[in-house]
Amino acid sequence: MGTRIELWLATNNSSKLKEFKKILPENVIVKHKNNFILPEETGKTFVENANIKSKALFFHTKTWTLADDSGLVIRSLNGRPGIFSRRYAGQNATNEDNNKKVLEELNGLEDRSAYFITVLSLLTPSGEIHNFEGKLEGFIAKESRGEFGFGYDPIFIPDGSDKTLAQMESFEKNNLSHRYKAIKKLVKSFF
Ligand code: ITT
Repeated sequence: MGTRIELWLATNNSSKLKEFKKILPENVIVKHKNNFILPEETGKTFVENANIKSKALFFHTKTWTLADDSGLVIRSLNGRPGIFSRRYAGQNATNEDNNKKVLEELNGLEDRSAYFITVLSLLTPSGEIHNFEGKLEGFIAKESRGEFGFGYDPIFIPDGSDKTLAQMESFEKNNLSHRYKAIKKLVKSFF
């Protein structure tokens, strides 16, 4: 176990925040500003967007600061929703709206393979940026199933599983997810 470290997390997504707290080791104390407004994600890639978020919070914290940009990439939809995952079905779209849109677009298409990706952006106290990536391969279910998790979890089945991520208890998802894989790399390098 490494030394105790305080790590600020730049996210407005409470489900992500919970996952980070569960996945990070005990010596990493997660700090979070509830009312911090993240800038618009104007980047063209997950890396650019993750870095936009971490830099915005680092401006205030000036110490270990982490952001996550993530999404679902579906091959037969030319990579959509991709970096547009959060608002895929429109500006005020709910998770259910986004899932419904994906299921409709895949209707009749043979290839349902997809992956989740997380790109982390870590700023060190001296302001160096480090990126870490984690991917989870799988495919899109025929219909939405399960109550756990968030976002596209009810329609995503990891390879080798017969359950969607939303049918898995949090510990199960957090032991195989894209976020878990990216966080493991980060912890190995830094904490
Ligand atoms: P922050 O930017 O505040 O961290 P966000 O929800 O806007 O939160 P992203 O820009 O990274 O985060 O968008 C990611 C979207 O992709 C997210 O809103 C979900 O719809 C989806 N997503 C990401 N990780 C997911 C996961 O583990 N399970 C299901 N859906 C996920």
